[in-house]
Amino acid sequence: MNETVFITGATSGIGKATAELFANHKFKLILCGRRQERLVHLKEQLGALTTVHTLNFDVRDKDAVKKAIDSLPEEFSKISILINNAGNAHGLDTIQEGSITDWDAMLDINVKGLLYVSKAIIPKMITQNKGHIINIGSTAGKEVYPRGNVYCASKHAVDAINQGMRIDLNQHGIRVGALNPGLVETEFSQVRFKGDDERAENVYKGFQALKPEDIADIILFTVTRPYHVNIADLVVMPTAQASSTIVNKTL
Ligand code: NDP
Ligand code: 8X3
Repeated sequence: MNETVFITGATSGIGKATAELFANHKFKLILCGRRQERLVHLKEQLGALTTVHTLNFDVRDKDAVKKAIDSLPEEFSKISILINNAGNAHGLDTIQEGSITDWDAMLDINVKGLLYVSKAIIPKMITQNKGHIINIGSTAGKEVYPRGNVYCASKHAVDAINQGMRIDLNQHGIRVGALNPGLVETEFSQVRFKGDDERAENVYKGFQALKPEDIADIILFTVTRPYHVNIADLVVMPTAQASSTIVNKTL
């Protein structure tokens, strides 16, 4: 397998598990994130299995996004698969109590950052008349839950962008699909609760949450379907979860 995969948010959680699985399957990897020390470690770890290039940028910075992608060496310039994964929730507050800084972070990262990265990579796919974009949405993009307001809005935007990309890129033969997970145990809740580890751990207590490796498996399945098969929109939850607010914590 020598296809090149571009993964945003590869330094943790779903992105990291996907990078590890794809390295085992010998995809060439372009791994992105802000935490440079983690990127260095990933390159050392996965470089033993496949060819790895790392890019350090904040998806909110449109100039940095373009500069980083323009800087790719020739051997990494033909990107076949883009996994738009970078993102987080910031805070869990009512709309009347929410912080504007948190709102800006979620909309700038989850929505605008995804757009900046896609804008830089889509022309490369159009030139090849081929490509696969996987947008990591969320169950929060399918329903709204109490105090989820702006995070849910950001993921509803990802849902709309996923559909819009699929429509506009149809003429170029590019596959576009979204994967919308429910509760996955990653650093997600540590970020949401700003380092309050106890509160973060409580989110996943009393039931079997999804593991980032579960999502990586599905991403691998999605990209390895025959090219005429496009998994356009997929929702995956832990068995213990029925909706954003219904989780069977006795399991
Ligand atoms: P993690 O916090 O473990 O990982 C988030 C990743 O996004 C990190 O690699 C982080 O890298 C990167 N990232 C965050 N902000 C930025 C930024 N400004 N610029 C560049 N990279 C950034 O969380 P998950 O793995 O859970 O989250 C991955 C995706 O999955 C997100 O889009 C999230 O919304 C979605 N999701 C998560 C679910 C869950 O329950 N965990 C459920 C449904 C969807 P770094 O800090 O190094 O920049
Ligand atoms: C992450 C899942 O339910 O915390 O997108 O919003 S949830």
